[in-house]
Amino acid sequence: MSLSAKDKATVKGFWAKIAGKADDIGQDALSRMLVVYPQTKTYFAHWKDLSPGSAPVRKHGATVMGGVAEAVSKIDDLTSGLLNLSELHAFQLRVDPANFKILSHNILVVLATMFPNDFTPEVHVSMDKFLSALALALAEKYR
Ligand code: HNI
Repeated sequence: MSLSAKDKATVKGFWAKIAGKADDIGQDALSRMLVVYPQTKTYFAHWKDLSPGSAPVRKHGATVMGGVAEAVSKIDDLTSGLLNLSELHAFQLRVDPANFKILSHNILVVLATMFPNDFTPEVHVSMDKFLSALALALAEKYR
């Protein structure tokens, strides 16, 4: 599966609309991930507070969305564009790549709730494909 020119244009267009809310999207997606899929909490055991909307969750939500923004800007070559981030998650953080899909799902849920009018089926499918490609690129360095 690869992103068509239309998918890329749809993702860029939607991102341009929502980028100003990236921090809110990130903190809500991360909050939901930690509540709904509590197995993901193991990676953040060093944080003081993992509850929804806590300071570390808000901070890291913004960080993750910074990574998503970078991916939008490198949408034509995600694999090489995200090599450093992949290396970090594979070798230092040792995050099971199955979790990338879990976070992607939570990002989609938040996009649907925050932007019910703009998140059309057409945007949904292109964002889903984009986040899948992003997860694959992040998993590149694992083996
Ligand atoms: Ni992830 C750090 C981006 C998914 C666990 N992560 C980062 C950083 C970015 C980032 C950017 C900061 C890098 C740096 O310090 O240079 N992470 C992303 C993106 C996704 C993602 C774009 C997928 C959309 N990360 C995940 C998932 C988990 C995860 C699914 C675990 C469930 N990431 C981490 C952890 C850190 C991290 C842990 C270090 C955070 C800390 O506070 O120590």
